[in-house]
Amino acid sequence: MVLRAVVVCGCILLGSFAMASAEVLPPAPVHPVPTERQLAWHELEYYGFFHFTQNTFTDKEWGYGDESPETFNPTDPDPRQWVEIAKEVGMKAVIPTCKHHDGFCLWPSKYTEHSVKNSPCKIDFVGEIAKACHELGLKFGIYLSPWDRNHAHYGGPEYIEYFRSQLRELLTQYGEVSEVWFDGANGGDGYYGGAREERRIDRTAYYDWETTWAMVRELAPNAVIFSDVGPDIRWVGNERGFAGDPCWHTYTPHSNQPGKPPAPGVVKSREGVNGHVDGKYWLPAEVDVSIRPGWFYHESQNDKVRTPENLMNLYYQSVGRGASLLLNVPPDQRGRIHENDIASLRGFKALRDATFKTDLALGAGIEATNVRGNADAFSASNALNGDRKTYWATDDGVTTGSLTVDLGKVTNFDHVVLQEYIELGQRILRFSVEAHNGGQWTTIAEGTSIGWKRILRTDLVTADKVRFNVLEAKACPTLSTFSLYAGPGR
Ligand code: FUL
Repeated sequence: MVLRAVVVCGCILLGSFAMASAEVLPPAPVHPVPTERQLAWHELEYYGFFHFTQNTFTDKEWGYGDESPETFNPTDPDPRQWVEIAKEVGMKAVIPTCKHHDGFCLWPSKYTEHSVKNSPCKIDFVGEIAKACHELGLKFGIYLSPWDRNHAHYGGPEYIEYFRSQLRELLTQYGEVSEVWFDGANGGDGYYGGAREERRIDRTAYYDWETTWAMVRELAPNAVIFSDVGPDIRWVGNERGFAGDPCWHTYTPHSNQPGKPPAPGVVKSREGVNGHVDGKYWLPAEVDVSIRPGWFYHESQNDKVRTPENLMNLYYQSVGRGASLLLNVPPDQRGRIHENDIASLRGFKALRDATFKTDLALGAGIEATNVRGNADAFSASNALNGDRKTYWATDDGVTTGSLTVDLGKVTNFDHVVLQEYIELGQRILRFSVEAHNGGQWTTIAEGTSIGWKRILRTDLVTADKVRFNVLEAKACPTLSTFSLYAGPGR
């Protein structure tokens, strides 16, 4: 009898629980949506590139491939310092050029003599960087140039085998890899084992990318693959440090050669800057840019290192538009990060810290024009609780709506930060932000794409209430973050 009562009671409880959650289900996703590995990548936002090879010592940007390993001779190498600096300044990952176009390998690959093993400095740079990353808690990515101006068989099938064998070494010998970076610059003149000639390849067919990507998936299932066409992360289409406004996470690569499919080096790369609002794939943009005019270290550029303010501007133009910032910091001929670069990186960090120190909207009062099923799980306050995993959502079919934030007192700010709950896709198409002061509402910002993150800079606003309006959406919108900040001196 007792048992029966417990069972019946349990059933009633279970039943009502099931009913409650059945009543208010999360919105159906708007496809495409990010994969787990893409979500983990979105979290990183800011990470470092290390361009270092023979070019560092020959003062070039693209080595021809005939450089002697003897030339590669850092006077005071300290790859751990590179990673320590990256960590100190808030980078979440680093990507060294394991092999650039000149074919020289920063690790002792068993497939070539053209590597650190035959240089005066026998350091396995890739190994040291990977080790430091794993110890210091940074993610570790690899850049392996598909173009190799040193290799005798570049252009033929033997080279592809060589390229994949090297990739296998990198993906199996150095622990977890978070990103694999495939450059679209492919084919041209080079040393090629002494042939010293021009070699053109069919970029759409030569590398058989599908097979190489499948190999990465097998050996490094959590790694995102970057290239002009993804499959996980897209090139933003410029090396000047900006994503577009809008910058949609969705994108359909289009070929720039009639009759040929899109491939790395064969895309209308300018489309990467904005993406496509109805793009076929979730292919968010990565903004790769150097802290100096060149990708490699040149002494003559020591006075041309970007200032902290310039870097902050890059940050607004990349992370502030939902992209990531892959900032190149090229180690010098000592094999260390140069003092001028360190000073700028530290200044940039100080600016970010000062700007995003206090979220002035955290825990404020909030009301929404519509809350999905009137359920707490989708309430407006979810946008103000500092937890990205919780979000405000509206009922199905409700594709416009407002959140009104009551700050409780007159407040000064000049930054608004927004995040959609992108697990359910990029849904908002157009929005505005208004501020209330002295009985008047004024529009202080308008925009289109939000996605992972949108940082809006405004004039100095003085307001006691702020309103976020969704003006157009693909389906019922979600918002996981609404934050306000006052920059330094405000
Ligand atoms: C380009 C390369 O040609 C540059 O040297 C650099 O590595 C940059 C990140 O990608 O395509």
